Amino acid sequence: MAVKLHRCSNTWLKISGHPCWRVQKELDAAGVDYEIAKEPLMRGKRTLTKEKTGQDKLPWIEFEDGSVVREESSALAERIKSGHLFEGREPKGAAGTAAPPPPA
Ligand SMILES: N[C@@H](CCC(=O)N[C@@H](CS)C(=O)NCC(=O)O)C(=O)O
Repeated sequence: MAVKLHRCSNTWLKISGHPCWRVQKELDAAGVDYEIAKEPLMRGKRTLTKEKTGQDKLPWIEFEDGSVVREESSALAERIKSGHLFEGREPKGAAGTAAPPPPA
């Protein structure tokens, strides 16, 4: 299942303290199929990020069904590393609300 990594445009910056690279590196290590969507560097121009995640920080991940996950990059990296990337996603366009319960 492919995901979309919404990250900053500084794709050349591959140092350990860089939030976007921290997450991208774990996607690589886990062999997750992903594509990159470069978001504006200026927070004021991150309209898609705000719409989808309810905040303006990068990176965040979008799944094929349109749902998203945004956590601190260290937590997101750990989520990927521990194999839990596809759990606990937000329903599309409703960041911050709980996913509906599964059918009985
Ligand atoms: N503490 C946040 C920091 C996120 C962060 O600073 N991301 C960078 C992109 S790699 C960013 O948005 N920089 C521009 C800004 O903060 O205005 C995290 O680890 O997720």
